[in-house]
Amino acid sequence: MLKELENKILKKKAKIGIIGLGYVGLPLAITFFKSGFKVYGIDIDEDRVVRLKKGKSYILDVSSSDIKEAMASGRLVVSTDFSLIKALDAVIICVPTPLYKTKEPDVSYIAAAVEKIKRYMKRGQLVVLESTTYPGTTEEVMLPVLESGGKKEGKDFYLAFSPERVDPGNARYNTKNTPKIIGGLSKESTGISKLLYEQAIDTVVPVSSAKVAEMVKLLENTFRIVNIGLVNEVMLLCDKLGINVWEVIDAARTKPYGFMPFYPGPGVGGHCIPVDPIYLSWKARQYGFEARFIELASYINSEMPGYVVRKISEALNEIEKPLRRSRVLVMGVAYKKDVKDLRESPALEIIELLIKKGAIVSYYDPLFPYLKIHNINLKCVEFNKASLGESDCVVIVTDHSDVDYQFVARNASLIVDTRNILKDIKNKANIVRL
Ligand code: SAJ
Repeated sequence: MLKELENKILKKKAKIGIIGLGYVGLPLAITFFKSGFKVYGIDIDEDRVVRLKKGKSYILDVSSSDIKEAMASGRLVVSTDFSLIKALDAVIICVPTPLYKTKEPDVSYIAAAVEKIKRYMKRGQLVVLESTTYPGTTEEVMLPVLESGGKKEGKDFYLAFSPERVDPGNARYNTKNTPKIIGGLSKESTGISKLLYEQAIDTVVPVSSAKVAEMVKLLENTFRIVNIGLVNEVMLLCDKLGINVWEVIDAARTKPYGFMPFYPGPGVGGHCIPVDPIYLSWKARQYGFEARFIELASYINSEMPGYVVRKISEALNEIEKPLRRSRVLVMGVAYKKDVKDLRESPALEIIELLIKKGAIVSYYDPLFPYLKIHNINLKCVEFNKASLGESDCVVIVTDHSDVDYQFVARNASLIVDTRNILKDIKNKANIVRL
């Protein structure tokens, strides 16, 4: 059976299924399509399927022309019908792994996908999980379900984990040219999944188990959250010492080895960095181990929105304006620049805190014409002299590239800049930096 699957893969005859056509699954589907396979994209969202059938992409890094070409070729099939699984040779799961409100991992999307695979599974299939999750998920959540019918992993089917490394909006690194880690539940699974991914991705890096592969991804993103937390704490210290932290970081960057710059900010957003490390610290607690760096970094980062609001209040106080009833314009609400994504964005918390303290809040973000935060509904203001001039304070939370910051500096009476985007504007008393 393994030989048969190997041959199908080498001849590009293997039928590849991708469950979950989001920012990971859709680029992966197109990457396998472009390498010559017939790809079956399955998603529970009917609207996504309809749009793809019309040749419309809804993912930043996938062009509609790519979708049109793939659909026209007949080698990309998209559907909400999971029974397609029974005709497939490989099924790759790219579903969300969020947190519950209790900050516990929510692997229900993985569990739902695995149940569907179990129902339609055929012997000899390769199943790969790409969703970021805690070490042990593939073995503890997926394996028992897939073996429940008496099938044996490594003999009747193959199971592996391969972390996604998609960085939305990254013009340099994409699915094809970003090295891919693969770890199987058996050496057969590692071997066959490596062979499959090698047909579509330039560099494939096998590791000894699914657990190692799961841990690799969490180390990558824990590395980020901890370093962001560190630099936010250094910023708080520099603020006390009256030192420009941005100048310190730029000077530290001259060290050609052993240093990697991270920057203070208004908080940590996105669906990766604030979430993934919590999966690791949760698993650690199951073993009586406290992942203190993660907890501390998460705590420091979560304090940043409140710190920004205090900076705004202090800046207004300097010009004898109370925060209450002051007009505050928030510039940029996405979780990071040039990405149309609000998930966990610190801007949302900053807006809520400002409103709670009685400020009159408006926002400008070219990517979001409207904003809904719980019971708060806001409409994006015009980017012009009037909206800047009538604000008592403009706070730059997300530094989108296509905004004229010189114009902002000229027309705003008071600016709190959380991203140092105004670094080249010297000696302007009305600019307060983190
Ligand atoms: N942030 C800072 N200071 C920094 C870097 C980031 O405050 O020095 C903030 C950002 O504003 C944002 C949050 O942290 O709110 C996360 O930023 P991020 O640059 O880590 O971007 P993400 O969330 O898109 O992370 C993704 C991740 N990719 C995957 O998980 C596959 C991450 O592993 C990548 O390293 C990261 O993109 C990247 O390098 O762009």
